[in-house]
Amino acid sequence: MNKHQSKHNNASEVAGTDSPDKDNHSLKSDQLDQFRSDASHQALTTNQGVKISDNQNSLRAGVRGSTLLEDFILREKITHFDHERIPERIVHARGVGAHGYFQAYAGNEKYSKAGFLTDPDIQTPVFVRFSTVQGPRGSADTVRDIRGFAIKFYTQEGNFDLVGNNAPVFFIQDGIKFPDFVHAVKPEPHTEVPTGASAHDTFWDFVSLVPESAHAVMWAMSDRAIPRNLRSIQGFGVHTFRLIDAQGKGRFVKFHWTPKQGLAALVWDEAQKLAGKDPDFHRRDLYEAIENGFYPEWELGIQIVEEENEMDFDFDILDPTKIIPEELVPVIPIGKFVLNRNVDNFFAEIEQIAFCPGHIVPGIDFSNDPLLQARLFSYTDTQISRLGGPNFHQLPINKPVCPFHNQQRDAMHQTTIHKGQASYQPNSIDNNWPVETPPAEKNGGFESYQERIDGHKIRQRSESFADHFSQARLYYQSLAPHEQGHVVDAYTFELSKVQRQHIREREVQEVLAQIDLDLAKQVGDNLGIEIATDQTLPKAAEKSKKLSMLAFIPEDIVAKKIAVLVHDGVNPDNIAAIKDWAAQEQAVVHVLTPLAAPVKDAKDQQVASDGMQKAEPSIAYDAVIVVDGDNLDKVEKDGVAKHYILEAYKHLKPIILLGDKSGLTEILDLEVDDGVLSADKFTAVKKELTERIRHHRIWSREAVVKSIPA
Ligand code: HDE
Repeated sequence: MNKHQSKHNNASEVAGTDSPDKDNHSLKSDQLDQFRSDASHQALTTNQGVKISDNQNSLRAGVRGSTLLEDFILREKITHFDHERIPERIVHARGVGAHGYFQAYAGNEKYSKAGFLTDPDIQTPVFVRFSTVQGPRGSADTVRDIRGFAIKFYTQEGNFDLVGNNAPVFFIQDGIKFPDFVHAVKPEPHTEVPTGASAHDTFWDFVSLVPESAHAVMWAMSDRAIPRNLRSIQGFGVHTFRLIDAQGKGRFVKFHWTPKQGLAALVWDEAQKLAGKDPDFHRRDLYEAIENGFYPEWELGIQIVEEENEMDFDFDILDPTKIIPEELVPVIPIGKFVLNRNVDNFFAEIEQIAFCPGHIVPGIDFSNDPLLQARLFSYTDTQISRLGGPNFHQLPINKPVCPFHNQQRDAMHQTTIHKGQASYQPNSIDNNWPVETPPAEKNGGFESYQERIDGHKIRQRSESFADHFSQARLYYQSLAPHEQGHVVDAYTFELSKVQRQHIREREVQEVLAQIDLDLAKQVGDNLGIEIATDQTLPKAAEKSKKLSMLAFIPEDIVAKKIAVLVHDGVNPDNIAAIKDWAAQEQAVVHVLTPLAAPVKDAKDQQVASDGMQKAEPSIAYDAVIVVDGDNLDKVEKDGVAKHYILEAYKHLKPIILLGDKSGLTEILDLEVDDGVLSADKFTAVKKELTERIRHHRIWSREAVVKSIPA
């Protein structure tokens, strides 16, 4: 059994099914198998299959002579190497992905006729790619940015791509503004600075002049834009789409992905430090979680709006800068997906995958959202230059799992040897094959939804897209107080990096003041910008309950990481108790030692090191435990360990000080709070620790950490 087969079996165990669909689920994997190249026990050859006898020396005219042009082995190798890089994505260049499967819940026929949404017995193979938007391929994972959340479903009726983000709204309403927006957020043209960040003049110049961006900018300034890991983000289709049922009836729909892992964010200081200490933090986390069998899972939810209710809202459902609050239209769960297999090769799978919002299947259709409409053109166009021609659908990662045949021929990188002589239709030479399939209730050909159109050909934004601030206000006012504080901090930080005073002022006085006067005043005070006192307060928004991240606390602490600090003389019983607890909770414990060498415990036995405290910083963990032993003096003299604890305290993490280590509260001048727990035996605090980790941070501590003396 190869590695991949064994993982599939695990996957169905995790999914709790011993399903007949296993075959279906492994379809994509089997399909990829024919492209996998395994060189073990194989001879080294050229690309023409000629066995190579010397891969260490080029062909020379004498041992100290010049290299000969004749050396076809050298030339082939270097030529190939010279062309190893392809253009990176113009946006979303930095990304990572994994394989998995989607499974629908029962009862969705009332919304859509799509097979993968309606047959709960099918496990549809999927590939997900998460990304940041601004930075290049080599940029850091933890920058402040919206995350791309793109998923390809390899369905039996063709590929369906849901190319979304982890924020439910976008910065612009019309695709014609996309190049302007991207030019503004990308590094400044004269310096190519900053990498992976929006904290610079051109971004704030643009967004302060384009008020339709206000809502999405608010999301980007919130904790959503600095996720703790990619397993703990929501995903949104952003645009309103359509679902079509078997009778041909269309309904508007918004797609939501909700992680079983709950939502969790970094704190800003942590995000910045991680960008330097571990720029690969998110991709490593995803890879390790999947390798360790902690398969991340998301539930697919839909909000349905009947056609006759399209105009019932005080915003336009075609406007991609708006959400439909869940209080108005509930989110109905219709399925889930699980990521259970890492890629074999980053380039062939993550880099070469080509998404396009235009890849849809019968049962799903577009809406007239003008941003979505422009996207339908852009993605295929971009793949042609990025992947070198129009045959990118033939790459293993992009190939549908169902049969596909048509009269398209030739072009760069054609890998299919088409049989038959009639590459046109109609034809009598090949009996007119392949033929069209008429639309039908099930398994029919694709038919566009027959929407009635009656209007002028016109360049004009609909009046119904005009309110740019109400939902930005709704978002801000729905956040918990600590989340609002982070939004104030983020605007302050970003605008403090803007060199031009008039841009700072415009954002605070003309944008923020229209969203929430209190927010504008706080940011204004931090930047020394006055807000006109005669300004009327924008009206308060109703709160929406699913906007705060506190609405998504996970049920368990599976895959959370705990640093356990030990020194010579440490108490082995507590280490054993910590490991038992972690195994039960499926949490990850790392015993961190002062050096990478093992330490000796109180019984003179070796304690193995999972890493050195200096190299595995507290910012990579969710909690810290300092184990007892008659050795407080050792920790007191250990600057690295002391900094470790202080940093975890600063980042609002639970800290457990066992036995003599409770003395550290005094040594480090820590204010004891709900998250600083002491006990002689670890078992006495383990329940509380689980709860603290589940809630992720000790928010009440933030006031102490942030306090600045008057
Ligand atoms: Fe994209 N976008 N986009 N975008 N986008 C790309 O396609 C574009 C938009 C999103 O992991 C590109 O293959 C235009 C909204 C994701 O490979 C490009 C417009 C949303 C990804 C492109 C938008 C997204 C992309 C770059 C305005 C959220 C990464 C490479 C009309 C709903 C997919 C590529 C991956 C990638 C164009 C707006 C999400 C250039 C013109 C809105 C997640 O074609």
